[in-house]
Amino acid sequence: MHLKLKLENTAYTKEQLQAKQFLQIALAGRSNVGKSSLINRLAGQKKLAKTSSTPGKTRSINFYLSPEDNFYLVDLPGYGYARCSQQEREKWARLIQDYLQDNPDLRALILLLDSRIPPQPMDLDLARYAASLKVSLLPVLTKADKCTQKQKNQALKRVKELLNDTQTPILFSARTGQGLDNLLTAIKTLLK
Ligand SMILES: Nc1nc2c(ncn2[C@@H]2O[C@H](COP(=O)(O)OP(=O)(O)OP(=O)(O)O)[C@@H](O)[C@H]2O)c(=O)[nH]1
Ligand SMILES: [Mg+2]
Repeated sequence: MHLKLKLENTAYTKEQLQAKQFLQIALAGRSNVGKSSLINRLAGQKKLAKTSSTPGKTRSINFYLSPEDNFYLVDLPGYGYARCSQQEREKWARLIQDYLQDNPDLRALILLLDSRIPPQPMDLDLARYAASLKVSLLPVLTKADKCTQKQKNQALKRVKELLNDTQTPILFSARTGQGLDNLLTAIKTLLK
């Protein structure tokens, strides 16, 4: 099962954020956590979203339209990339905030967390911010193929403890496709 997705537009500034006619589900997480790879796996296309082993690849907000399910999957720029300037980091943080606030079409935020690393302060800040905006949060633990079963169990437990009010986290691997069907089902449920 895949999701038909088509890149519709890209925003680098608040002014470029246009009103949309469909609901939106956004993907957020630290730089390099695997947001763009997850989009490619969902779409069953290798090069729809640009990925890179160098953090900081996605610098704009990218709107992918699902013409069959009438919604947008929105790829947000990764945060917490240490090697770019403070000014640039602040610019992205502001752009993410501008996008999230006052967005009545935003149905949910999928928060990607590396399954090998405990959630970082910026992840928790974003989770709290989403909660304050009453936006549902779906945690997805990425790069599950790099973990042992013990690490996966630990990651699930940690996330459940830290983000208590949220949905059950999904273990996901863009490399193997683990968790793909669970994620697709969760997205369809969020859109209902
Ligand atoms: N082993 C493994 N590697 C992954 C997985 N998902 C992503 N990667 C790798 O992690 C790196 C970063 O992936 P991206 O999808 O570009 O990450 P991103 O979150 O979009 O990063 P930014 O655009 O910088 O915010 C790439 O080298 C990917 O190949 C996964 O499930 N398993
Ligand atoms: Mg990216």
